[in-house]
Amino acid sequence: FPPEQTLALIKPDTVEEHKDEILKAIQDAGFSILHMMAVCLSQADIEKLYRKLQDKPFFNQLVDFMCSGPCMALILSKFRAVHEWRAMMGPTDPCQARETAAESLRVHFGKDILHNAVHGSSSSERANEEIHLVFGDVCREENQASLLHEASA
Ligand code: DAT
Repeated sequence: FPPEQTLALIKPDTVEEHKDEILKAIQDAGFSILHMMAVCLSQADIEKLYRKLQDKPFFNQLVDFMCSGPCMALILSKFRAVHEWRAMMGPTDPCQARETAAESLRVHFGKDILHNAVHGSSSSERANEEIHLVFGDVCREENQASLLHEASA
């Protein structure tokens, strides 16, 4: 079965305290981490990431929160990675999810519906767009670096 890729973000308020536990959970679940970096996403990038929600009353709050510090961004690879990562994250609202018995990263590390610890792409198409949005420049720099390396070799 061919592996699929998805974008995962550990949100700014969760990175410092819980990054290591979340990374361990990701590895224990059998994902390969293809790329990982701490990144302060710009307001413009966050607005693109969440463009579907731009008419929601919480949109500005969401953008401010996601810009409030560095996120840890990861490209995860696994068979059905999009679905598998969202299943691991759990429902959007950790408080509501806590009323059921199901364990998830958001139940475990989330504070409320806005501060819900982690992000995951909603489809394979969105995953490609979001990976390009967050890692596009980095991957381009890496490609250029390897081209320069080849040219000088
Ligand atoms: P998900 O992140 O589970 O894909 P989404 O795309 O509907 O959910 O929302 C994106 C983020 O927006 C979500 O992770 C947290 C925030 N959010 C969603 N609904 C909210 C609400 N009612 N109040 C505050 N923040 C909300």
